Amino acid sequence: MTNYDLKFIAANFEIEGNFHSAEPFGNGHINDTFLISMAEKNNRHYLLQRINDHVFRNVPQLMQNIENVTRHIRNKIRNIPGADPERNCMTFIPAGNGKPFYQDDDGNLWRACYFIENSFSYDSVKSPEHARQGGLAFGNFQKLLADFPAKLLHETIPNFHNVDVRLESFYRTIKRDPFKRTQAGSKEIRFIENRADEMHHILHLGDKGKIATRITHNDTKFNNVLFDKSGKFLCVIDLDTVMPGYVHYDFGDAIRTGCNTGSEDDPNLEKVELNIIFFEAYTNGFLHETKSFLSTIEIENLAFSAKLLTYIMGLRFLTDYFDGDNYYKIHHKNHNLQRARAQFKLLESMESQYSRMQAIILQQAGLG
Ligand code: ADP
Ligand code: GN1
Ligand code: MG
Repeated sequence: MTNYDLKFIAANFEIEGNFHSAEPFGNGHINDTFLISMAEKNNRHYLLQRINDHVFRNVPQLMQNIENVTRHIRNKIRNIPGADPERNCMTFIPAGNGKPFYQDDDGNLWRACYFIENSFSYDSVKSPEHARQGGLAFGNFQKLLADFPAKLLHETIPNFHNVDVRLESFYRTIKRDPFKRTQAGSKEIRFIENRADEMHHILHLGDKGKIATRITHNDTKFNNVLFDKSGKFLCVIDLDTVMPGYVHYDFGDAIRTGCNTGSEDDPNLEKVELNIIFFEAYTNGFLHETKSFLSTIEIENLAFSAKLLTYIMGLRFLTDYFDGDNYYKIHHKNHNLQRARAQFKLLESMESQYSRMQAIILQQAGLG
């Protein structure tokens, strides 16, 4: 259970009705999420989230981003026949102090939003159609934000997907080796080193101005999409990292999480492979929404982005393991090492299926 007085915290938001109960909710690695039920029978549920301010250093700016982004999306959705702004977009509730967040006496920062009723989120993909719906969801998200003014966005985590900066932090950490763990991860260190040069590719294209900076979600983990009970996508959630980025960051992370035959932290590496059928279906959905505005060079590098994001996540898990697990929530001592190993196995599977991945992308984009 929780040590927070969630009834008191909920009372600091403009929530309708009387608090009944609260329970921990979801499988996120970063924030603490609670489902709030109200005493009145027909009242909606809410979510209360304690924002991880170790990860997000400037919560006022973070919430300003989210307010601007959700307003932009909501205004567009209003004009789409059949769309429902309360189900297809997140709605945050102001705190009584007029701000979009509330700080409790212990310094914890909280926000509240509508719980989207009868919605489902999945840690793994269930079918090709499920994968395609995920692709439609994140592709549509990118499309809705294609005209969002980038200058309105604060960078909530600077250099979030900058692989060079991630590598620098990795090398600093292994040099310090504060928990004497690098020996246990020596094979994984070599894995990282052997691919470091190749992974610079997207940054290089960006620096040369060959790919566009867009508004990207940057955390397109499959469980950051909500689906309705018929399996259609409803809403993209977890908007903390919406920032300027490359389309590759969103495509790659969704493939990493949605097209893995095993789990993100699978202890049994034999289970971990790239599911090429799901890859094809996700690509179909994503390009359906985005191919009209992506450039050929962006499209030609989508398959690579799946390798890049899998590499970056493995690198981040491994760095956190060496650093004593102070970023991700872990459930046992070697959890971050186990996560890194599963990511590296997935990356090897992508490497062995790479030409097929590339052919699928080109064919689905009509370039093959
Ligand atoms: P984290 O940053 O920790 O991943 P999320 O914002 O993704 O936190 O929330 C955690 C989980 O809570 C999600 O994976 C999803 O299952 C659920 N969730 C989040 N927002 C909503 C919402 N508005 N309606 C219904 N479920 C939600
Ligand atoms: C975190 O918050 P969540 O669980 O959706 C992380 C992502 C990683 C992911 C790995 C802000 O995402 O970057 O890909 O864990 N979010 C942040 O599971 O670091
Ligand atoms: Mg999440």
